[in-house]
Amino acid sequence: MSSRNFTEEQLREIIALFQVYGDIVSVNRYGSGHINDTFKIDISIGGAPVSYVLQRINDSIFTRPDRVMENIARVTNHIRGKFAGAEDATRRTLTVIPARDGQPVARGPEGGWWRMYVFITGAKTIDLIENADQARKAAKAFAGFQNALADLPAPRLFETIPNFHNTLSRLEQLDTAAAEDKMGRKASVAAELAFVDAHREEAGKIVKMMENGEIPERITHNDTKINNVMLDDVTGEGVAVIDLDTVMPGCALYDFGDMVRTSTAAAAEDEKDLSKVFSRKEYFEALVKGYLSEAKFLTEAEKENLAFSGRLITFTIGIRFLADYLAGDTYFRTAYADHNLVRCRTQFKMVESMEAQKDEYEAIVRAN
Ligand code: ADP
Ligand code: GN1
Ligand code: MG
Repeated sequence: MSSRNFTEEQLREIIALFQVYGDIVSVNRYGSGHINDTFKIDISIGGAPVSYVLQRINDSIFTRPDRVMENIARVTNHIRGKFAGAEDATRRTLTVIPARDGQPVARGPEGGWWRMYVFITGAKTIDLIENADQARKAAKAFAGFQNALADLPAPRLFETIPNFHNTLSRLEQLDTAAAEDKMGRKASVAAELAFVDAHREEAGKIVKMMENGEIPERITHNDTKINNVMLDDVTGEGVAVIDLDTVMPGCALYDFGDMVRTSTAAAAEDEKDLSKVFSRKEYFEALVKGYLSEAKFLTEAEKENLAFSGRLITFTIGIRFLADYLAGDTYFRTAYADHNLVRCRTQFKMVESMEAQKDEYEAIVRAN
């Protein structure tokens, strides 16, 4: 999907739906997420600058924005409770700014669902990791997030996207997209489809272990890419885990796996020169150390599959990019015609790189 355009006038109308007051200084598109439309709003309240994040929830993906926001309210309130009294408690999680009618989302004049958050300051997100220490700090923050939610009171959170990381259902979606071949692109991805076929056998391993109860269900983030954690400007520590739309019952391994996918990669998710794309062992080691420093709750079965989870989630996201390419780029935001195919190729190259280092990665997990 290509980016939607909104005029400043439209955005001002939408901002007016929320409980924010003062003079709007600027409104700019922000961040590089693939799903929502995100804007940074700078406001002056009697000369004092305040910033907010305005987001249009992608409601073709999140079909129940009310449920997404209910999950987010429960999760952020719980996390806020864990930081009560801390000097920087206010920036440790997202803070929802309600609409003027008190609801957590507002319907824009163009028909979309919008929400607003306080803009977290003194910290930033990065799209491509710069050093292994960032990997350690990000992993510690995501593990801390899982840890903080381990005692979230019942009821179970809503599944905002059912079967989100179910590799077998992702394979089915790919098979359907290939069979339909709506865009006539199938012939051009024969090599990628052959790669998928060569990996089908191990694709169901974690799904089956979850079904058998060998791996427990936990509350997980489900989208632990490096630009979903805010790192402190001074210390580099993970301050807040953001992008909470997919926080739901899941598997800790998928969270760790997505860290491996995004935080060990030597190049961007859409790097075209595949010789630059590989998984870095030192970064993997840093992730393992950071993650295990907080994730004391892991069972042996989970720990044994940490290295595998990196390969599995990277493969799964590759399948999703490929399926979207075949189906006509309706899901992920794209900037050019074969963007999803380029992304699929980097993912499969990352899988190959992790496979080549499988024994070393397994040894790192055992040593930590
Ligand atoms: P998407 O689902 O599209 O990835 P995100 O919620 O991750 O949307 O937001 C996109 C980007 O906007 C993030 O990577 C981050 O840089 C920035 N961002 C989102 N929320 C905040 C916030 N509360 N404070 C500061 N920056 C934020
Ligand atoms: C999307 O929203 P964003 O850009 O953080 C996607 C993730 C993928 C990721 C690939 C809700 O994440 O599942 O892993 O792109 N989010 C959703 O970069 O599908
Ligand atoms: Mg994001």
